[in-house]
Amino acid sequence: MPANLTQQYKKAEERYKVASTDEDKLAALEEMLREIPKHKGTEHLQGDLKKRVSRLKAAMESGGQKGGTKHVDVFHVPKSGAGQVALVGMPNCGKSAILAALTHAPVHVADYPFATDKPVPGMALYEDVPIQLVDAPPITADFAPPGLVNTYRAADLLAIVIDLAGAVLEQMEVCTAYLDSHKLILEEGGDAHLGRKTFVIATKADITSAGTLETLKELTERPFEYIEISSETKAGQAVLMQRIFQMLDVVRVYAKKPHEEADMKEPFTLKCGSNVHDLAYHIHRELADKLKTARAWNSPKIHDGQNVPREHILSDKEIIELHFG
Ligand SMILES: Nc1nc2c(ncn2[C@@H]2O[C@H](COP(=O)(O)OP(=O)(O)OP(=O)(O)O)[C@@H](O)[C@H]2O)c(=O)[nH]1
Ligand SMILES: [Mg+2]
Repeated sequence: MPANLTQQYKKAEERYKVASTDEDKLAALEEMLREIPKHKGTEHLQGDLKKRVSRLKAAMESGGQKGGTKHVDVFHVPKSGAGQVALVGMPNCGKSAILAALTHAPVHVADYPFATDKPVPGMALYEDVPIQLVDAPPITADFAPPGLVNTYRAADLLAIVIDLAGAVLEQMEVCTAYLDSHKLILEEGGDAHLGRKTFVIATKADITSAGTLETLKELTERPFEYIEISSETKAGQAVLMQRIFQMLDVVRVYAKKPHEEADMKEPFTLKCGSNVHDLAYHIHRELADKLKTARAWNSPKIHDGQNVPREHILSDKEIIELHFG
């Protein structure tokens, strides 16, 4: 019997897939349970969802008990998705609003400064690729939370958030001075252990005055890339996500089992330059050495269905069929 899942159910399922915390996962699962059409054809799925809810609740409770004595580092943000982008900015510049607009993270957007006191991750989607954005407490000329440098050090990309309706030069000065003092900005030929690729999100474009961004670019001597957005009108958000995906330097590939359709729902993401063997290793460490042959589809270099060696470099959106011996 067909399940006839509703739009509401599918939306809740999407939220479940991109949820980065147990709380978000639980909320999405509970919504899936509420929204699932209750009939014979979905009985199995209903049972499955109920099991997942109770397992997650149990895990959260036992984790919570341990948490009573365990030290939790709020500045440590476990990675998930294709890459992690952490926001850097002065109070009230619009960092939390960016997460509110692009993710389901429970961030606090407020019209007063210092509303955010710890990093909060959320999942944004570029096409079918989940990318983690990290909201952060603000920095000022005199103060930044001491642990925050660890959050930034662990990220893949840093985004300096500039409020285009505020004092743009002061914000740029404060942010770059803070990042420089910790050697956090990766310069051309710099130390990739310390520095991170850094770009600028110029936000509140809807309430800026003409020429503000151009002035900022002219007077800032560093070769940052600037992406202009508004969290209010959503202008620039599609470009922002696309550029973040490109800056992360990853490819997405879809795995296919022999005689089955490819799984086009959840791509694997690997660093640019990865090959077929890397993909096999990524999927299953132990299987990688048993990889015999592979075939590729949707590749710019070869015909659909052609055999490829394990050294074949993966391109974005390629479909790879792995044959293990
Ligand atoms: N018009 C407009 N207002 C915005 C935009 N982005 C944020 N705001 C407003 O600016 C204020 C501050 O936004 P937040 O996102 O809370 O700022 P923040 O950088 O997280 O602030 P802290 O947590 O103090 O560091 C709020 O009143 C938002 O509604 C935007 O793109 N356009
Ligand atoms: Mg905030």
